[in-house]
Amino acid sequence: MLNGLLIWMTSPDESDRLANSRLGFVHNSRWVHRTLILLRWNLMKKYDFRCAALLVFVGLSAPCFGGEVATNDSSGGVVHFRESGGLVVMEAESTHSDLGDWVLKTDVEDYRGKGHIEFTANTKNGGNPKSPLQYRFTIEKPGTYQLSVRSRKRLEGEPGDKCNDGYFRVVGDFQANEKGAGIDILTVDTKLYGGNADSWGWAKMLDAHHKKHLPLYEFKAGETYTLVMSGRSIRWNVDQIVFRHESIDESVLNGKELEESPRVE
Ligand SMILES: [Ca+2]
Repeated sequence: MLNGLLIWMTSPDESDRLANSRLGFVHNSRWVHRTLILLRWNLMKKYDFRCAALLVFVGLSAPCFGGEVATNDSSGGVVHFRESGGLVVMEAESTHSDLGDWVLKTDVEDYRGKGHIEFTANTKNGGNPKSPLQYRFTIEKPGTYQLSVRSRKRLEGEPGDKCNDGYFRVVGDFQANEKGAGIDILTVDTKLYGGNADSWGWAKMLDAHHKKHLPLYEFKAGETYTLVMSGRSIRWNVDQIVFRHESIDESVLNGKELEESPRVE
């Protein structure tokens, strides 16, 4: 059907070239000029009709290509976590989204859960967002939460500021905190960077408009949110994703017992 549509759309160009060739062959004939004007009028009507048809086609197709977060996983659902004790702890590998350019690995020691994922596209300096992964969670304890991502940059000899970031955004009913990034930054794909080269570290700072911003979110009780993580720089590894309530000390991140949050059945 798509091929047919493409052929249908491109055919006026061929008719146009034919009309132009006729114009050059008998350009002194008034009768031919009138004929060509009629021909061009007919082509314009066809164009208008085809443009209208194209708009309908694009409109019907839009939900397939963009808009809000779609359940683009093949298993029929997004993994859904429940905040507990002021923490939302999600293993990076705990997603039903198509991994795309992310690869599941277990070669970096001390990973948590069943492994970690490494981004394999773009370059050491980054690139456009690719292979979005979804993580859904519901908040019970309202308040300010900070995002931290357990990560590692596999440099392979590159400088320490390479291979160290991904894109993050959150979908849902929340507000920004005055001490952190604005809502315009938190709701679109924004670079979050960090991590150690030789061991697991934490990425916990956003970079937008050439400034650093804390990833702080004012979440509401009973609301469900979706985090979307997309690949940015090659060889960035992600092990665990954590939202921490302001009442929880940051030292909890490196505790041995930081286990994954319970799931909503
Ligand atoms: Ca993990």
